Amino acid sequence: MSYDLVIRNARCATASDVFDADIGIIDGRIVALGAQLAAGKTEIDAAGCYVLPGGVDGHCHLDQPMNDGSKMADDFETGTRSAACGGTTTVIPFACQIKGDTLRAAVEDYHRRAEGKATIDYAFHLIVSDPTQAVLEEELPALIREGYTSFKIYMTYDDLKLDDRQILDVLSVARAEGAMVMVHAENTDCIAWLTERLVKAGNTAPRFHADSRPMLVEREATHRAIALAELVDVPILIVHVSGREAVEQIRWAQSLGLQIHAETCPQYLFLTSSNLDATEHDGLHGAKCICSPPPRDKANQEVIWQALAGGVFRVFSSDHAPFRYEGTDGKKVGGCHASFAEIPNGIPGLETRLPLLFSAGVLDGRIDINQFVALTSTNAAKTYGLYPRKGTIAVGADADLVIWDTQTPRTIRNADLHHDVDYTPYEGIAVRAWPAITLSRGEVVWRDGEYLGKPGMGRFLPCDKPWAGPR
Ligand code: DUC
Ligand code: ZN
Ligand code: ZN
Repeated sequence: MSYDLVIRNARCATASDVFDADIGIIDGRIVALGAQLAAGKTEIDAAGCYVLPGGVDGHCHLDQPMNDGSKMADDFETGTRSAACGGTTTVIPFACQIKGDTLRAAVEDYHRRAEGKATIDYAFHLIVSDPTQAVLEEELPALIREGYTSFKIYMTYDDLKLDDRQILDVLSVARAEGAMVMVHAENTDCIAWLTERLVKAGNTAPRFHADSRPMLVEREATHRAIALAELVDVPILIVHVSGREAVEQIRWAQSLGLQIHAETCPQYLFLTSSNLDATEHDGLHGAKCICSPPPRDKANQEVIWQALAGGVFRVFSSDHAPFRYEGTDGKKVGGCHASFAEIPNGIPGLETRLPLLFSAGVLDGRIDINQFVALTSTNAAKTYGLYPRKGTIAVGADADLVIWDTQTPRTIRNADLHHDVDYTPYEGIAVRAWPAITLSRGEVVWRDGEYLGKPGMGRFLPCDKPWAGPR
C-alpha cells in the first residue's frame, strides 16, 4: 500500500488513549495506525510531539447578519483561516433565522456566504428566533432530517429571544426529531430593567455591561432552561457558562440524572470583569471584552476550571463573535460615546482557544491530555453528529490532525493572528503550546508559522443526530 502521507513517530492522544504510532493517510482519511508503516509519497516526522485530532469549534459566529448596523469582521475565509492556524479543523457557526423570515431562507443565505470560502470543513447550527407553526411543524423537522441537527435558542436579545412557551414548543420538536438544543441562558427582563436604570443614572461606560448582566440573571435562566427541558424530557446544552451559580444549577441537574450538557469558553477562564474597565487611549477600550454573559471574577474563573476538570462541561468552545474595535461597523457602531447597551456583544477567540487551554490546562496540570481532546474536539463532534468522521484519531476518520509544539514559549499578539479583527482580548498572555502543523483532510494548512490553506478547500458537512454510541 502506498500512502499519500505518513506521519512518523506520532504520540497520538484521543479522548481515551495515548499511543505511539505512525499514521498512514490516503485520500484525506486515516487508513492505518501502526509501527513502521510503509513509505508515503510525503512524510512528516512528529517525533517528540503530541499529535491530536484537530479542534472542533462547536460555537462560533462567522459572517452572521446583524441588525444594528454592525458587521462581523470575519467571514468564512478569514474565520476558517484563523481557526486552522490555531489548530481547529472544523467549525460550526450559525445560520440565524431573522424574525419574519423562514429558517430555510437563513440556511440558503448562509450557504451562499460560505460557498468557496472556507479552508477547513464546516457544518451549520440553526438559530430559531421565530418558531411559527410552519417552522415547528414543517421547516425545522425537515431541516433536522437534512443534516442541520442542532440549533441555538436565546432567552435574551430582543431580535432573537423566545418566551417559555415558545421554548417548550421548540424543545418538543427537538425531542421528536432527536436534535440537540443549545440554550443561551440569561433572564431578558432583568437585563432590560437593570440596563434602563444604569443608563438613566448615566452609568454607560463599558464596565456597566457586567452590572447589567449579573450572575443571578444567568443562574435564573439556567435553572429555568433546565426545568423546561425536564418538562419536555429532552437533552439540552447550556452554552457559555460563566461562573459558580450557573455551574451549581447544572451540577444539581446532572446529579438528578437529567441530560443537561454544558459548554464554557476561554473568556471565563482568562478574562474578568475588570477587563471591561480598561480606559487606555479612550473611554471605550473595555468594549473589546464585552460579551454575554460577561466575564466574572477570579473566584468564578476558579470554579470554571474546577468544573472543567471535574467533568461538568462537555465542550470548550470559542464563542468567536468578531467585531473590530476601530471603525464605525464594529464595537463603535453607536459612536465613541455610546452606552454599553449599544456595543455589539462578542469577542474573537477561534485561533487562541486551543493554545490557551493546552497551556494553562494541560501543561499547568489542571486537566489531562485526554480531557483536552474530549473538551476541544471529540465531544463537540459527538454532540453535533460529526463523530467518528471528526474528533478522533482512528482508521476511517478524516485526517484532521494537529502536531503540537510545546517547546516554544510564545506571547499572544494580535499582529500574529489570522482573523480580521484589530485586537485580541488575550494580548500579552504567555502560552507554551501552539500548532506546529495543522492538517485538514491530509492537506497541510498551517506549518511553522505559515498559513498554507486556500479558500474553497473546506467542505460543508451535513450532521447526523448526536452520537449515541456504536451501532
Ligand atoms: N454572546 C452571544 O450570545 N453571542 C455572541 C457573542 C456574545 O457575547
Ligand atoms: Zn449566546
Ligand atoms: Zn455565541
